[in-house]
Amino acid sequence: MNRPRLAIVGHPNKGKSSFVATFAEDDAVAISPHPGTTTQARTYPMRLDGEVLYELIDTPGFQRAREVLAWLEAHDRGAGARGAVVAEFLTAHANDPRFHDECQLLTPIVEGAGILYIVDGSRPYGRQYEADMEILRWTGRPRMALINMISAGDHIDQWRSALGQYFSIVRVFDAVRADFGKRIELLRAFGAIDERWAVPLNRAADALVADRQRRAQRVAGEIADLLITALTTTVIVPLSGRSVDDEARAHAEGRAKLREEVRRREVLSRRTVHEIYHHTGLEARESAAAYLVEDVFSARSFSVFGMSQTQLALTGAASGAVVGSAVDVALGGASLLLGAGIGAALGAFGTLTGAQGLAKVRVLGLPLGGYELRVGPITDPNVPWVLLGRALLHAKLVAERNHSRREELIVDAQAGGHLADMIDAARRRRLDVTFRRLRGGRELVADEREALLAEIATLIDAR
Ligand SMILES: Nc1nc2c(ncn2[C@@H]2O[C@H](COP(=O)(O)OP(=O)(O)OP(=O)(O)O)[C@@H](O)[C@H]2O)c(=O)[nH]1
Ligand SMILES: [Mg+2]
Repeated sequence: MNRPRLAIVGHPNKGKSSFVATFAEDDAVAISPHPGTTTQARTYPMRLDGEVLYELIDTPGFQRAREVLAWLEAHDRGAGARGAVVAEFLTAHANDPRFHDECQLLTPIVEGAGILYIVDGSRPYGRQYEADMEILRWTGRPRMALINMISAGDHIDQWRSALGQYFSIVRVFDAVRADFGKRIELLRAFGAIDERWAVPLNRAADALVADRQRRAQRVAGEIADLLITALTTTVIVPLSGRSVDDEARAHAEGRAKLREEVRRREVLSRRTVHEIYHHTGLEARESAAAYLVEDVFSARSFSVFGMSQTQLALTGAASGAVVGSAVDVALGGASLLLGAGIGAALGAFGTLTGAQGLAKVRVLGLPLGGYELRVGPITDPNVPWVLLGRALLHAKLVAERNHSRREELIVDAQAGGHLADMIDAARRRRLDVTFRRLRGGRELVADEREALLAEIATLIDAR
């Protein structure tokens, strides 16, 4: 099997585990600002559709490189035997706690893994790294050096000259901030480490690019379903009597319940998006700081993600006009101007009055006596825009997020543009027609859902 297998090695705290998390898309890899976080070598496979594309081995950092090198030099039998001497070092020190970390990191290399040596290019080069690099040269395994940038300093040129003495390929790569394109580019570059890996790694890169597109499609489907359910949901609350107070109480309860349903659905939808992008640990961190995540129904959420009253009125007027024109067509064009005028007026009026209340409310009589209140579907014309804006931004943040990031995901509009600015008038009208249809209690046929999904997919690409 030519499955590419790379050991990620270096000094402690240089971003080895961060690199592994990003390239294996695994947010369970332990990462911390404290040196010595990784204590055991561990293999992380990058899986796609059940197939392992490549494997990365996270390892502890070098602790006693000079002593190891001194041992190797003392047992040197010439260049041809150096790989064997490294293997002998491992056998001789398998149970020696002083060399635990070196044994962990060298074992996968001796067993055939390629080497990725990581340094921090924001810190100056120092001679203490030479023992690491010399040991890696002794293994005789194919290798490449990566300059990671952990903080603000820039010592790249110095590092390049030093690393160039030991590695034929040296690349700069930010394990935490690199985008998907850079990741794919580097994956293809790994093909140069071992010629047997060029083909499988290029294939892996192609597969990941194709999968990225599929993920965006799945996200579009998820957002479409979120909108469809949110706009068609109704809730029932008991009505104890028919007094004004009874109704007001039930009304408030129903509205709260409806809001809760929509929130719950949004949380579910976000979870699905996390799963699509392999961010399985993200949810807990998000809900642990739920107060940081704006509520879908908060005033701020509406002002940030929703459409302005003018935009709503204009959209309402425009899609009303579409209805008006349809009437015109039915009437053979006889009332052309009149039809469009009435339609537009109704559309704008409907939008503005709709903005006054959240949802439709109906009192239902029960067969055995008594009443209940049905609240929903949501009539507020801004709710679908707010949901859509939030969902698009959330999806963008998740898609861009490397698996080495450990801070909270905060869905804040500061991180992306206003939805209204990226939707042109025609698209806004088409979406508005769909939203109205849903609000009106009409189910979407399969073609309409597909059309909604396609509109959302275009917006995801535009973000
Ligand atoms: N900004 C930034 N921070 C990084 C980058 N790579 C690593 N870090 C941070 O550096 C610290 C160490 O990262 P780890 O990935 O745990 O380093 P390690 O080499 O695995 O460390 P040990 O397991 O202790 O040897 C963490 O706080 C990371 O968040 C990077 O590319 N950019
Ligand atoms: Mg680590």
